[in-house]
Amino acid sequence: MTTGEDAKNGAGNGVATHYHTCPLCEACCNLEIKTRGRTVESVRGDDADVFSHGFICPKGAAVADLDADPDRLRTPLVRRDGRHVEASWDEAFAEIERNLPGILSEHGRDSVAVYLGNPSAHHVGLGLYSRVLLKALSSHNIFSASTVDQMPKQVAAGLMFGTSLSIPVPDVDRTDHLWILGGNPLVSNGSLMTAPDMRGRLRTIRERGGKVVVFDPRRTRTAEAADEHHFIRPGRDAFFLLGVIHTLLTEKRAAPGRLAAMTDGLDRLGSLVRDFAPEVVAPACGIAADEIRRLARDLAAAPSAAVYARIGTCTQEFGTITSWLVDVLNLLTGNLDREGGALFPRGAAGAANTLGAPGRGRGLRVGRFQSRVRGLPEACGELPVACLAEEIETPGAGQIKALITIAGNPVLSTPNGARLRKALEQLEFMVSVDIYLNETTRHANVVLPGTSPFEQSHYPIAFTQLAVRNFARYSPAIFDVPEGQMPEWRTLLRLAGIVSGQGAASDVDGLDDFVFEQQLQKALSSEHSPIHGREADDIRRQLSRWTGPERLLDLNLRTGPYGDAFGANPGGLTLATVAASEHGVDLGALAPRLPEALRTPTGRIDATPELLVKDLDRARARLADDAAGLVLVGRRDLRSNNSWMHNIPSLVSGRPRCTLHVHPSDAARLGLADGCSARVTSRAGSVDALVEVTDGVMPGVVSLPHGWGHDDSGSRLRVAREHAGVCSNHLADELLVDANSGNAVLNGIPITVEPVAASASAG
Ligand SMILES: Nc1nc2c(c(=O)[nH]1)N[C@H]1C(S)=C(S)[C@@H](COP(=O)(O)OP(=O)(O)OC[C@H]3O[C@@H](n4cnc5c(=O)[nH]c(N)nc54)[C@H](O)[C@@H]3O)O[C@H]1N2
Ligand SMILES: Nc1nc2c(c(=O)[nH]1)N[C@H]1C(S)=C(S)[C@@H](COP(=O)(O)OP(=O)(O)OC[C@H]3O[C@@H](n4cnc5c(=O)[nH]c(N)nc54)[C@H](O)[C@@H]3O)O[C@H]1N2
Ligand code: SF4
Ligand SMILES: [Mo]
Repeated sequence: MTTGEDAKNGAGNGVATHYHTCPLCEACCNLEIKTRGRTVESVRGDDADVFSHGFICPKGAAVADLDADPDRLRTPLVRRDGRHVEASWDEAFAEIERNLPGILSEHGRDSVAVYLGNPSAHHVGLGLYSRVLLKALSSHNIFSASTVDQMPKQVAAGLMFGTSLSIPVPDVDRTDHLWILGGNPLVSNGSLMTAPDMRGRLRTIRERGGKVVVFDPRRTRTAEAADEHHFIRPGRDAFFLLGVIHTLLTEKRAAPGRLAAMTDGLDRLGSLVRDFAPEVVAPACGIAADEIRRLARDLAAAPSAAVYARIGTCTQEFGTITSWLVDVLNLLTGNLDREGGALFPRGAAGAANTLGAPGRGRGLRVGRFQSRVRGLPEACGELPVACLAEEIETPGAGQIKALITIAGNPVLSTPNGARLRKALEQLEFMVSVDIYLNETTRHANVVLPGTSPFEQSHYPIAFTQLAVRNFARYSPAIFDVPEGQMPEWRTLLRLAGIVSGQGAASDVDGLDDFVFEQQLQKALSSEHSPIHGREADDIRRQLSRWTGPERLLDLNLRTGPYGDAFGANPGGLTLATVAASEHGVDLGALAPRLPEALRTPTGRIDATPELLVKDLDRARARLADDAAGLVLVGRRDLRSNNSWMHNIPSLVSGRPRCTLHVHPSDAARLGLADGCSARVTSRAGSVDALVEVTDGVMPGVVSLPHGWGHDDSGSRLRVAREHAGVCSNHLADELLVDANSGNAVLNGIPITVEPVAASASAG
């Protein structure tokens, strides 16, 4: 921790300079933070950072406002007589102890569910220790934001390459040709592609004579910065990709190169795509047959090319098929695992595709168990969050009676939030680990507050496995955890103690030692670990300066692909050496990793996973029977972050952003004008939204951003409530999911739109 005067700038004015990875989005920009005492004086980009080179977005600077937000919780809350009152930690844990163990013993492990939200991937303590809680609980009812996000990609990648984070990342800094489907990285700052400053990176592609092509039902900022933009019908990317593959195969343009020898199923592809000729798929995807052929030829002819697809292609009816076909395309064009194409990053810590035997593994199995009510398959150890409400509502053995939410706001972020909100009221008990009393946590019996991002250390374990360049960066906490607050990893360990029957007063340090010992023993006994067979005491001694997340992180780094292996690989990484590089450690450009990175049971790439091949039948049926009505898609805004940064004044100022984008031709037909109110109705519900007429959306498609709808009087979000907006997830239908991943369909939702009479909308 840096404290006191800043030796580096010699200012002698009590100002200290710190560096910290921004915890808000996947870009992982390094922030330069000036503090005086406990006050943050400024936040800017760290120009010297080896990875983000000074880039930040408006949200990065607003982390200081988050730190200072008076609504941010700093004390546990316990609900008494319907009101949340401040309580001590001991009181809060005692309340949990009075309730959870009884529910578990009466109704069994599955009666307690957990929902893990997105920020749990953005905080190292939450990430590492939520796993400990899940293990201690061992409930089947585990849900997360992954099934309203990237689960289709994880399933497809797992089936093809063997682990759910073996996701090929576009080599944006070297590619000649980049396709972007369903992603808007100039606004979202990228996802499943950790790459700060995508605007600069796209510009560089074009400056060196390369080409950027965007497929999106909206003309996004990314589309505007590209060479070509094609409107594509929501939920119909799979058809387009099938048409492209059809073209490559029939025109004999496929050239998988060296990967052909390590891939199964290539010879099946021709028959699989037979029904999907460009002429056949064109009406469904909205891109003309000639264009499909021309695009396929351009892609095949490019010296190097990468096809990248993100959330618009996941949160839709054919999410897993689409995610699979994207990498089939990378494979067929010879661009998978080669420079300028799409490659597998080599994560320095904790990457599953760096552990165990190189080139072979257990692979990914899905559907090991099913959800109780709807029978939807498990994926990656969790069930689709689209099932959460029904699992709470429906009586019977295995019914969810209690819920723990960790850094999540599913009432606003998951489909049919209105139904979920009602279901939460039916729970016998609910605990939330969160930093706000919001639309979800207000239903909790006990709310356990996290700390400010600046009061915790960070290492982006997941995102260093998805970065366009290999890097490592550790950020120490800038401020001590204030008196009366608790690091979140300790909170999670106490919860783990309670659900495992050790009581509210369990020895947290003892539990932490236990967690560490388990990981240590695993590393010592694994034949492929660089510390296999070493003396446990030798390793323990070398780790003795750390506890908590740091100790686990150090173990992971040192036994990882760049690690010092506790002395066996002198000069290798340790947490201490990474921590000493406050501007990050550059580990080089992405490099080919196949077959070493594979963890499939066969040791080969599966180009045609059976599960996905079968699912093509569903696509075939849709092709024959596609309705042409209006559909809803979402969108992101640079100053939003899902549902939870709307309490920061600088991020909600200006014109309302929660507006319904409608194409002029649709507006004319429906009798809608700019600034009027429109009622949007789906099977799930109805909202009244402010209309913005724009040709930035394609005809037949309307767009409403998610994460708004802050009108709940039970929350403690004073700023957000003044900018409430409406919740697009009241329209998202919890019954619509992608078959194999169970991922919610949040794009391409059938809806109707009608004007709201002025008098009716005034109220
Ligand atoms: N319609 C539609 N819905 C969507 C999407 C979409 O595109 N369209 N996108 C989906 C995606 S990609 C995602 S990832 C999900 C997100 O779904 P969620 O993760 O459920 O929702 P968030 O809005 O990210 O809420 C994050 C929560 O974490 C809390 N939090 C923030 N920092 C911390 C911390 O340090 N500690 C703790 N304990 N809590 C913290 C916040 O207060 C908030 O309650 O939403 C999904 N929902
Ligand atoms: N500013 C900001 N940044 C964020 C977030 C945020 O809320 N705000 N959230 C963060 C999170 S959790 C995530 S997961 C990432 C997501 O990062 P991105 O995947 O880049 O997300 P979006 O910006 O929503 O871009 C999705 C695009 O898909 C388009 N689309 C919708 N349906 C379809 C379809 O069927 N096919 C195709 N081809 N396109 C479609 C939409 O119009 C939209 O432009 O962003 C992260 N960064
Ligand atoms: S782009 Fe993402 S990581 Fe970078 S400053 Fe903005 S919110 Fe933070
Ligand atoms: Mo996300």
